[in-house]
Amino acid sequence: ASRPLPPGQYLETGFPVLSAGPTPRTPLDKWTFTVEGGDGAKLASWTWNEFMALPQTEVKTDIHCVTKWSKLDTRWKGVTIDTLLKAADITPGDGYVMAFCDGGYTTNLPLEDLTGGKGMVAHEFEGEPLDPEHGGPARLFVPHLYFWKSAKWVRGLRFMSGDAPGFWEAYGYHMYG
Ligand SMILES: Nc1nc2c(c(=O)[nH]1)N[C@H]1C(S)=C(S)[C@@H](COP(=O)(O)O)O[C@H]1N2
Ligand SMILES: [Mo]
Repeated sequence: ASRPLPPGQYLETGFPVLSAGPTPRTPLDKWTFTVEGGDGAKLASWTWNEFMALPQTEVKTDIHCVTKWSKLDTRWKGVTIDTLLKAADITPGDGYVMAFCDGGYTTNLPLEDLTGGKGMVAHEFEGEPLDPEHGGPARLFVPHLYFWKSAKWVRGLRFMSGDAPGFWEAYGYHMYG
């Protein structure tokens, strides 16, 4: 693909790894994805097999990192947040969620940036299982926001009563991204 990049971004043909810590390696039989209410109560939880049995969505899209690289036409497969909320019988409201991950990373997002087809929990990249370095077995994928919002090794979403900073946001990254 060849088309203009956003101002200040350069085209990256490799796939840089940007992790704040070591790569966690949770075995699939210990993996779950959980949606929690603001009080920490479990609203829904899926094992790996249950998660993989949910309706799957494929997207092809560009990604942009705040450290200035962009990749064009990347292919991802996973379960959209719409699908997860529907399967859990949760009606999406406005409000904010905190994504939490193996390794302790967190990032905050308005729920409406994850719904309407805008966010997914992705487990395949370019037709292959997602590499651990890139967040495998599964990562949040929110391509219309900067890539730090695409939490690697994501294990769940927690509804919050208001906005609150995640990991990079607490170090001064913009709350919205
Ligand atoms: N769990 C976790 N997710 C994370 C990060 C991290 O350090 N830990 N870094 C974020 C940042 S700043 C970026 S740019 C992207 C990098 O994803 P990549 O390593 O697949 O390129 O992951 C985001 N998700
Ligand atoms: Mo980043």
